[in-house]
Amino acid sequence: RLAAAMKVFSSDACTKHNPPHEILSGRLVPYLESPDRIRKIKQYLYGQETFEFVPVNPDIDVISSALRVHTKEYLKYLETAYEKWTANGGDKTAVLPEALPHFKLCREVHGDVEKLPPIARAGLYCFDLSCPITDDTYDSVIASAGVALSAAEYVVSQSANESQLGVFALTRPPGHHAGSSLCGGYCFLSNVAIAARFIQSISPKIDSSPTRVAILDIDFHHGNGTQEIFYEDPSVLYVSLHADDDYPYFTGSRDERGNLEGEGFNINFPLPSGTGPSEYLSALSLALSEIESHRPVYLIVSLGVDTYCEDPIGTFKLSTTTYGLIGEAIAKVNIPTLFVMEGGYYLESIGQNVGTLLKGFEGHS
Ligand code: OKS
Ligand code: ZN
Repeated sequence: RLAAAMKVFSSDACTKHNPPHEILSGRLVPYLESPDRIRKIKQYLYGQETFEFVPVNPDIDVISSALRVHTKEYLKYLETAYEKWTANGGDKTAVLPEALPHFKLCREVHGDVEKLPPIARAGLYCFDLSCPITDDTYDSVIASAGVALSAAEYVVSQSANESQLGVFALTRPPGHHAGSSLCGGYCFLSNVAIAARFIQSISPKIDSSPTRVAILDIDFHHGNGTQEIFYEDPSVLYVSLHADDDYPYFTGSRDERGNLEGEGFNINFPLPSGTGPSEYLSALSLALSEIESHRPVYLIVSLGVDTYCEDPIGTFKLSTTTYGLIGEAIAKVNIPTLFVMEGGYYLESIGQNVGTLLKGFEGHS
């Protein structure tokens, strides 16, 4: 393969969102999903000749693209929540709900949700308390989706030139826990789903059916949001490798296989806590054969490195070397690939782990 530089799309606005704290295992701790995560990744990639940083395409309409995946009501909520919250006497730090409409509390939410006080309304759109909305959150969330969209556009234009380079979207906040009208697990908008729908909207169609896309989710956690969004859609295959006994706890089992037309197009590989390199690579190879059978035109990788042995919240035992092998294995599928950043919290190695995977994909490792 030619040693051309891999394009890395990023935006400074992705570092703005910076909530002070969260509750982890019952303890109030500094917010783990910090802006330093992408600063560290950038720092590492800058030092390598094999990456070229590219700004977002300002002409892409992020809102219209997000509306292919998320409800209008939810997007408006994200845009206006902080302002309404502070105007109503809420703490200037961030919007955070006190009660969530749990299915044992109420079967449905009655009446006009716009009339609910901001503190009640916040509960409608969260499944946990990991998504505080600060004054800066909306800008970062839109910038993050913009990064994924710009990178997606590049993948499609590049694939017309028959080159096989991968592209990396350095997104933050991450996206794979975000549903069509739900935030949680540090995720607000589904960057990967927005990119997938955008790819389908701009890529040349072979017949009238939508372009086949596969999403491979290698973050330590199950991408419940991505799963929800494509659960009934056979055109987008979702395949996830994740811990079977960890966050978000209530999704990600093997028997979640999709619904209606989408049945069989959602494939979960739950793995035990303590999973090491060889077990992980075996599962990955099964996941990749499922992807090959789908014959996707594009592959999107939800790239999390919280599978690393030192990760503060992950329990897998992958090494930096493993990431190079993961990248190589993904490259063998041999289709245009968009990598989109998800989790990973061990700051000392986050850059090297991401960089090693991408270099493994490019064959430079
Ligand atoms: C509790 C947060 C629990 C962990 C969220 C997991 C985020 C992640 N406040 N998803 O891929 O890395
Ligand atoms: Zn994760």
